[in-house]
Amino acid sequence: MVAGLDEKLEPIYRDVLRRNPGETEFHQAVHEVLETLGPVLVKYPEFAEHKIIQRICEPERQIIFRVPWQDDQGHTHINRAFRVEFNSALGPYKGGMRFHPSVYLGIIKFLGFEQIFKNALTGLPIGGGKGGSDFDPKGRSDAEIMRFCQSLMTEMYRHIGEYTDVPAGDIGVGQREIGYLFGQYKRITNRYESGVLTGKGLNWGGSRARTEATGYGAVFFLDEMLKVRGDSLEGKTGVVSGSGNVAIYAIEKIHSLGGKVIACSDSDGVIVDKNGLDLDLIKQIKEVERRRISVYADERKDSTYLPDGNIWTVPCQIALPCATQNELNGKDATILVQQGCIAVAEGANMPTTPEGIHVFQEAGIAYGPGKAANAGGVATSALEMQQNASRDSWTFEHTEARLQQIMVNIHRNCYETSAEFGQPGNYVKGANVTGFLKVAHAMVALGLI
Ligand code: NDP
Ligand code: 2IT
Repeated sequence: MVAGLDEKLEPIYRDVLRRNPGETEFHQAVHEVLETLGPVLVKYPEFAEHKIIQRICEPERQIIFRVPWQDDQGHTHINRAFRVEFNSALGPYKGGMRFHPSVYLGIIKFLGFEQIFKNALTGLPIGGGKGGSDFDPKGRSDAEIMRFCQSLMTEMYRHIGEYTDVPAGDIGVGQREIGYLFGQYKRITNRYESGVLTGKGLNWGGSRARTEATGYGAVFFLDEMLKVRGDSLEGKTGVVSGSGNVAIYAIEKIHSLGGKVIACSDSDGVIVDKNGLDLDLIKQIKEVERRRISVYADERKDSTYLPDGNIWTVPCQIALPCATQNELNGKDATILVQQGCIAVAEGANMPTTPEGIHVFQEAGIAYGPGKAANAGGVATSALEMQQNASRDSWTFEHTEARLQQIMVNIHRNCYETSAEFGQPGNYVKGANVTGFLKVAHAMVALGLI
């Protein structure tokens, strides 16, 4: 017996374990979704008949390839890259590329699987996919990053396209990498196909507010959860893990809505600044100089740097994990709740372990899972695709307003679904079921493919 699963779903999950050995993050992501689908299968028996769940757990296509490149000293390196094209029932495969040494097939599959439901929640026409490489960009020169991106695209170009599969950024991949990838795609195909990648620069087809979108969106979602409870961000103290793209713009939006973020981190340590983080300084260190967050403490003498510190032990009312998967466990969740945390919104993908989620749910605090809370990034990517398709370019205000409306809708849909299935405010259930239903109905309509 697998804990938490209905009798009909258990054999399906066992099959996923058997067919995907060793891919623990993928198993975790599938289990979390299947756990919430029991009542859905009762209400819609046709999904079992069409084997929708078995089909949704099997990627439509998985591409694994070699990426050879030379460093600045002329030494040759071989990396492995992936593109998992998971589900295209709602639109072209869509999802980011992650460059991090921890990347292997199980990580890309968990991310691709989550992306299916997240993208469905946006209400925009995008399917789910994800890619990446075990390449470690830390300490690499611009020239090395460029050669790596060019080599990767020399294989990937044949699998992607504006109507097929549209990659974007994720950990270790931002506007610089998207530029090198786009340049090589354009060169090989001899096509200025803007819609093939998102997260582009503003003067070569990018969308305003895409850089800010994931972090801003997570805070809009958090704000909606607080509104349901008659509360707001005004005067709240927060902590945000990570100090990359998502973390930086989550901090920015919390500050603009009247909250104060007092801690952030990177994989080496934690910065605590009781006065509230100086975001201009963080942007300078991280976006311009690409240095470690410890540098912050050299510049702001009132702040403290905790090497190897645990950010979740810093007392706060709101917490946003914005770094990576499984960065917040059951113990961390218990500490957060005991120290007065009332709301958690996930900027990262699957940052809270199942034990951590359980602690938040038992405590009854507001908990917004990544699939819903961080969907603003990919939603704005879909808005970038819209602008590219019509050769248009919207203002920041217009794009941000669209983003905010999308996050308000996602929140409302998840809340209503959670209530419909008897657990109002359980956003895990709300997000999984809402996303699943959209994809499942489309799969039935499209026939056995
Ligand atoms: P960045 O590369 O810009 O930043 C990542 C941050 O997380 C860095 O501070 C990094 O620290 C830290 N981090 C990454 N891996 C680890 C690890 N294994 N252990 C500890 N810290 C780690 O990435 P993003 O901000 O784009 O992505 C952050 C999260 O948000 C990811 O989970 C991603 O999947 C998710 N996400 C991103 C979206 C986007 O639009 N970019 C959209 C939706 C979700 P260090 O520099 O030390 O590695
Ligand atoms: O996890 C994610 O949603 C992303 N990394 C963004 C994907 C995208 O296509 O913009």
